[in-house]
Amino acid sequence: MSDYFPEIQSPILFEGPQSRKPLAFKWYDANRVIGGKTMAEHFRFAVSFWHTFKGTGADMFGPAAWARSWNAGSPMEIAGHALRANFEFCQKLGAPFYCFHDRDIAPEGGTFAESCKNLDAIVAQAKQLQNDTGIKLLWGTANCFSNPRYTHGAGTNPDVHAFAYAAAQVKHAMDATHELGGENYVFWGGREGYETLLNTDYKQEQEQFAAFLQLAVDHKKKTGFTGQFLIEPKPKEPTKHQYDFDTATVLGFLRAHGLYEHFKINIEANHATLAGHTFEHELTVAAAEGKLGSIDANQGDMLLGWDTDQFPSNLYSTTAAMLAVFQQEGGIGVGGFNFDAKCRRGSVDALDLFYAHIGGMDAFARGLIVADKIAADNALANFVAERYASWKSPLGQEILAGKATSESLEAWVMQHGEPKPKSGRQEMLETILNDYLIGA
Ligand code: XLS
Ligand code: NI
Ligand code: NI
Repeated sequence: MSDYFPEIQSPILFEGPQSRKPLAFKWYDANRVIGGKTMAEHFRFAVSFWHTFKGTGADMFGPAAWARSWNAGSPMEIAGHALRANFEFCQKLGAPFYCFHDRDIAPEGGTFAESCKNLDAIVAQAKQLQNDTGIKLLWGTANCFSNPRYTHGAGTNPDVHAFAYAAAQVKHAMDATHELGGENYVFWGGREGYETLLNTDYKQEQEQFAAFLQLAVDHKKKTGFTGQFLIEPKPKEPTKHQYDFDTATVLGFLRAHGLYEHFKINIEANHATLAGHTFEHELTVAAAEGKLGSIDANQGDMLLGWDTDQFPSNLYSTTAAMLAVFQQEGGIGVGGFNFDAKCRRGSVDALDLFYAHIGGMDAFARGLIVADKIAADNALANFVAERYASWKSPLGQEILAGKATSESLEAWVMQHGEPKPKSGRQEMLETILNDYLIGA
């Protein structure tokens, strides 16, 4: 194994909560069984290639700030180094999966054909490294937002030429994902939206986007790719308004265009908060329809209004998230928890990538442990069941079975009068959650 991380000479180990060693897991114990599944199975943690190996610490006010040993040589040599660094990192960290965009793992060429050739060469190397290490591909995707040709969108571009280019790129990225045994394929509509309605035909763009997704559905069928298709909602950034605003909007769009059965949702914590929701809200909406496909694990900053993509550290949020994941039969399924997260500009060392991932894995492991205790004790579920108990009465059953009428309810209310006020007990429940968090 190559040595891009010489400071880490052995895999990161689980040492337990008593350990004070920063380069050790305190809570994430891959083999620990919780609710019939190992922690490794609950999470299926993935490293995101773009942040971890292409991130430079650059921001709107300053250029690249990080020196990385893998950034050496020609663009294709750098791609080879970065790829090997990825597998070394995943192995040393104990992350079983990685995720990529086509343009992260291989450089874009001067022509479309050259870009395809670059990608194919890197995919061959990745296949070998997957075999050597046992690290697998959680998902692949196409970057249809960075190149200036996508300034006005990819599938929603007013120019059909750009649409065709994006469709061709998606086809090739899907084939690469298929070749690598990727378990999912993600669509994030980075520029599928608008800057101003003054130049936008909204209805036309919706139809284009449906056609764009349908092409991928058809290609999937044709090639026998069995990976799960995921759409990743985000309300804005880079565009002012993105069409895949949030989970409910995406599910409605899919239904309206006959695409519902083909897609699940990839939920990112920071995108949820940008949409004015909590992370657990988005997870709950998806899980309610069995559509929770995968998670981009990160967190935003309460004081900043953009996608800061920070590593998750908020235990309250990871616990609430795991309670929501439990709502779906089988949990995350063939999805996983991908750290779509980056270190802050000031965290300049490659070693910071380890601290960041270890912290994120521990934060979710702890959330899982607490959520499991809450669930095992029915600490919240009993209250919720009791709150809706009246729906089990003859009246409730009649309404749910569609047998009640407006007249029958009018007659019932005439007879029974006012409902009695009942407390929702919010503060009591919040305290119960805190007690479990502190006690765990
Ligand atoms: C950007 C998105 C992106 C997707 C993959 O905000 O989170 O990284 O996860 O294209
Ligand atoms: Ni993401
Ligand atoms: Ni994001």
